[in-house]
Amino acid sequence: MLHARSWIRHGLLTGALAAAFVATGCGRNTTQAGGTGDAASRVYVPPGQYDEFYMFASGGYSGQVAVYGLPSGRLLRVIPVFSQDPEKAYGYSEQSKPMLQTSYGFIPWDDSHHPSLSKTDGLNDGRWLFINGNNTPRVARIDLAEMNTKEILEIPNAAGNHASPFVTQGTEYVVAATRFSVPTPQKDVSITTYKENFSGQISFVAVDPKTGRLSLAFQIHMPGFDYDLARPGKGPSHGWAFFTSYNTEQVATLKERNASQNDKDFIAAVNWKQGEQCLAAGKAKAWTAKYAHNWVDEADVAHSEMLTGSKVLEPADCPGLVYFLPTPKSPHGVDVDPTGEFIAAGGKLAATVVVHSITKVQEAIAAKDFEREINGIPVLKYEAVNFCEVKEPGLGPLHTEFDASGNAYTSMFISSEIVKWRVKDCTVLDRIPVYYSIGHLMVIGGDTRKPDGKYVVALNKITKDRYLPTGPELAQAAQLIDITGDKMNMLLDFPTIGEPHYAQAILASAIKDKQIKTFALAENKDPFAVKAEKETRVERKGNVVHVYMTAIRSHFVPDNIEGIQVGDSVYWHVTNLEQDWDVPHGFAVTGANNAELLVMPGQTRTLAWVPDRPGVFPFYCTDFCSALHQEMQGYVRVSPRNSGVNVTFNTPK
Ligand code: K7E
Ligand code: CUA
Repeated sequence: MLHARSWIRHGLLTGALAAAFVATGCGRNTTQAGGTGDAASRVYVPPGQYDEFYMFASGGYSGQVAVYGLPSGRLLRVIPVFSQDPEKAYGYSEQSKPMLQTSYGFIPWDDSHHPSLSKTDGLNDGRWLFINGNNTPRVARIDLAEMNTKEILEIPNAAGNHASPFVTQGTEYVVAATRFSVPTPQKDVSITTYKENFSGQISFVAVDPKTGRLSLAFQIHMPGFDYDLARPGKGPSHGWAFFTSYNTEQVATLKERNASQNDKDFIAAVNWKQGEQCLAAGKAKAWTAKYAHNWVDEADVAHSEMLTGSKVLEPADCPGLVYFLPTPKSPHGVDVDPTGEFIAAGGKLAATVVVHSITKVQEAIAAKDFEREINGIPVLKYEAVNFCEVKEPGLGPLHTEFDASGNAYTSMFISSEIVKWRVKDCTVLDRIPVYYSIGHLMVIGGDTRKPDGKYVVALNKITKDRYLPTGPELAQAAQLIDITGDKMNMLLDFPTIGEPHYAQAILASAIKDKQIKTFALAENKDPFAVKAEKETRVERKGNVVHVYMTAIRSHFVPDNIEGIQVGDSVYWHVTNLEQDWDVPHGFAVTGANNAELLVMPGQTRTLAWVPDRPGVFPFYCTDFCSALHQEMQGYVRVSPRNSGVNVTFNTPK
């Protein structure tokens, strides 16, 4: 009842419909299970209206990024990044296959965790979104005007690219640190020699300020710990980046016990401006390295090149580059507050959130207040750098984000809750249960200098009983929580694709008006494009056949092709001649052991097909594009090898 009434109050339900609603008492009681009375109206976006925010969530083991509207939680798009996507032919079309090249060859999958929006002066600027590939270490750049992946850079000398790709205040760099220490560079050694032979690596990937183009600037050779999460500084901590570490015990077996011995592990505080100076002074060593760099050119065609060599700094050769801040106990997330002064770490096994201060860190460095050194890296004294501790906030603190009013929100994995606390005195103010086992959380703009701070989104690992059951595999879930008042209010559950480790969100008004609607046909530079039906043709070169084809509502040209032979490599180059928004055409042919093509207006995509039997096979448009979509179809005749059938095709007279 409550929510029906509030819809009426907000003018969203009127007249007879409202009367019926109230009279029948239809509608769920949203006061149960954490919801508040007016929750429905707070998340309701009427038909035809837009959400206020875009949220970009990682897909975890799906390898992709999903775009949601907030506050509705509606799924708007899946952006393919590290995994092949047959729906969009990403990683299947000839133009996109090079995006998934690596030094290990073509890899159709990865595990993506941390979307990171590009920033100018510590604020989201709406240009790009970066995300990590965890398993085969890579960083990707997505263009937010097109919502497509434009570039992927492999990270050499790394294993498990988890502390990645967090963006510095001005998008000078995205950082990338190795979660699993390995022999670096790789070599064949016994695993029992972990302490002697294994090490970590922190990478700084430079971002070209105009084009966004990624390049590996330098790497830092680190002790053989596991580097988990990262966050660059801002304001007074600009020029620094912070990396949590665990397994300072340096064990390789039964880590769940053996890597949980030390009372304190470390945050590695890296002064990357110092790194730039050491690099300029020639202090980096040249390591051999081989890594792929993949990008989409202005013809919308992907390329892959193999790069070699890496500049590696040893902390001992570059004093002032790295300091260790002792931090209890196997810390997971590290997060920097909007002022840039405070660095909060979730002590995963410590039931405490600790807050370090960059001012105190700098004073301790000036006073050389060190307790010891590890591989030339000074370990600062805990008391010297710590600002305060949030005592017993909950169990399993992982990640923290901030609002604009000096408050922090920390996810508690074990006690399944979000705890709100005040940064200036580490006092707990509020807590709210989440369902269940929260990993990251996200305040809109919560890692910027000026958080929007309207909502916090819980990104949960387990949903159990929250939705209709769907067999053994259940959707993971996000929950939208209102943080505008003193008390947090649960508003909405919504399922997500894959495992949403982390998400970032931006005001829709920052990017919605620059969305590309079509590709300009006149500017289509694809080498296999045809821009008019009269240019369409079929060309045989030995066993290779190129079909230059157009698609427009509602026909392909040509639509009948003969003279193809069993075992030919047939390349279907389909150009969509449309110049209207939201009129893609699809292309599929019987027996293609590939995907469909989905071709945007003005774009050219190519499908490779090797027919394995004689016959006459249909091809058709897969995207319902018009009333005559069913008629958007043709035939290709396949003859036996070395048959005398000539290549013929029809074009409009
Ligand atoms: Cu905490 Cu991969 Cu950021 Cu998941 S990580 S939770
Ligand atoms: Cu084109 Cu359906």
